[in-house]
Amino acid sequence: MRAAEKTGSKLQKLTELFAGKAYLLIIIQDNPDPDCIAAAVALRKLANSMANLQCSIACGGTVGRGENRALVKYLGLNLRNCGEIDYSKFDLLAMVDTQPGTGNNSLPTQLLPNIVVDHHPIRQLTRTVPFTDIRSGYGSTSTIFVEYLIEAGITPETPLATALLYGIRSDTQDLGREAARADIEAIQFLYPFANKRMLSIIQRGKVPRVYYQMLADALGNARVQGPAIITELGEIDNPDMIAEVADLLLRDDETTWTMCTGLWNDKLLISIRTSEENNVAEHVMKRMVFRKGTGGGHLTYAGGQVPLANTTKAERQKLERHIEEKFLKAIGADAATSARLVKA
Ligand SMILES: [Mn+2]
Repeated sequence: MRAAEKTGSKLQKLTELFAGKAYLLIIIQDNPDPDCIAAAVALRKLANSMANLQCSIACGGTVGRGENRALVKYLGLNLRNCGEIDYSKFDLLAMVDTQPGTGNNSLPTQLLPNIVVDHHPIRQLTRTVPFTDIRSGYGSTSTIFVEYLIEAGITPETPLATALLYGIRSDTQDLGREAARADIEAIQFLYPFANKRMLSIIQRGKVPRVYYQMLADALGNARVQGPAIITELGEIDNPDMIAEVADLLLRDDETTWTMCTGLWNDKLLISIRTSEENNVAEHVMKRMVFRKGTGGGHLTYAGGQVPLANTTKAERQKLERHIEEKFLKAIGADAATSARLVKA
């Protein structure tokens, strides 16, 4: 089916699902990235415009990265905490840019959403959801929503257009990472409606002073092993940082794999990145967290989380070593010698 036809029939189903409903809850990633935030706001717009639904957007964590905080502020978004939600108050539950059981969202496990729209590979549990639109060939979930908006004849207002444009650009690293034709077309559609000055301000979002200490620790702890750089941030209050550091380290011109970990909320969070095309980051991550936690992602980037509640420090360190060994083995770098990235 052509993308436009698929979008048309999906939008039709969505309209049927919305009929007669009043309250929609949109669950996003615990530590939402710009794509996730923009997709949620776009779904809210669709539900408002097409069916007059009242919407709440909820997550289980925080918005940490400077750029993401700037985006939320610009959108005037009031994100609710999953822990404080009375789920019985809502007629419909939706998930965007994440799926049930992935470990990166806080939907209570006994609940199944009615709607899942995502660009990560489909998961088993998602197949039981009444409405799904999973397009793993797309660079972003925002792109799927741009197609819905166009199909529904809704012109996005400036903040929404700006958020969607930023969501696509950040997930695809300015269309350089896993971008599809649909992502390019979505950007071209959004461009005239977006606030270009605001985009620039968001990208240069303010950071708290502690950011620089974190960066210094990240570099100080970084070790080079074969084609990989590995580092750890220890206890963090901003989970977005592990992805940011993993991205930063991949810019090293001799490195094709990076891994960064951090401890947050009784979990070990892991980000990996690669510039290799023949080894899928998502598969590497799944091997790393096998029987220990959950993980998922894309061709060139992936994330995972391992629960740490009731573990001793020694157990934690053992687990971290285990995950690192799995990573090095999966990418074929376990035999290489290890050296510091920068002088202590
Ligand atoms: Mn995404």
